[in-house]
Amino acid sequence: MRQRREYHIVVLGAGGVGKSCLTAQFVQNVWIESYDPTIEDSYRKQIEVDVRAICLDLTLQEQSNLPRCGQGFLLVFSITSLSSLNELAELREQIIRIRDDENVPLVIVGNKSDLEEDRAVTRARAFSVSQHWGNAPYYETSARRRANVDEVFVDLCRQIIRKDITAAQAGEQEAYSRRRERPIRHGRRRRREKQRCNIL
Ligand SMILES: Nc1nc2c(ncn2[C@@H]2O[C@H](COP(=O)(O)OP(=O)(O)OP(=O)(O)O)[C@@H](O)[C@H]2O)c(=O)[nH]1
Ligand SMILES: [Mg+2]
Repeated sequence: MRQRREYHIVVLGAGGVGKSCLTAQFVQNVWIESYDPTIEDSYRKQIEVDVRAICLDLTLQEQSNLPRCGQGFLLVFSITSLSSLNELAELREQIIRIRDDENVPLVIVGNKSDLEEDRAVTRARAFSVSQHWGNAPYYETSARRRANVDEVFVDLCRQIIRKDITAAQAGEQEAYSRRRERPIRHGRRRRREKQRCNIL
């Protein structure tokens, strides 16, 4: 049986941008109309990404309480609120500081794309932010219409998988180099051979 890898994803962004709705659509295929501010919430979902079996651990959290764990981050804003996009800059900096990694897997999500008439953040502006942030992927989603919801989570999983593979390869390379550097000690083998007991 194939082993399921477990990845921890953290969904962050200003209050009311739709983090809970996006996550509920992804995990349970349900649309939540009412607004119930989240203190902390978590979900689990098993998915397949490029024939890899993955168990996702999803955390929704107040941003004042940034987690130290989390292999990938969804940074969510609402396309109807410029301030919600601006708030992501500080969050991203905190994540990079905490994880001590400029290339931490993340996806920028402009939610509420169904509210085009109320748009306050142009696509061009959001793209320019994503370019400044090391070409982080940018998606526009609608939790209400379930548009692009799976895509953002899958993109983040792919980034985490890529990082996982690179880290595993680096580990193997290091172990290989260490084995090569280790001197061959003939003496010890000879000594062990001497200790061997022969029943005649
Ligand atoms: N039109 C529209 N409304 C949305 C969408 N996503 C969320 N909403 C609405 O926005 C409100 C807030 O959504 P939540 O998902 O609770 O927001 P949140 O980011 O979890 O908020 P906090 O838990 O306070 O941080 C709710 O009334 C939702 O129905 C969307 O894609 N389109
Ligand atoms: Mg919430």
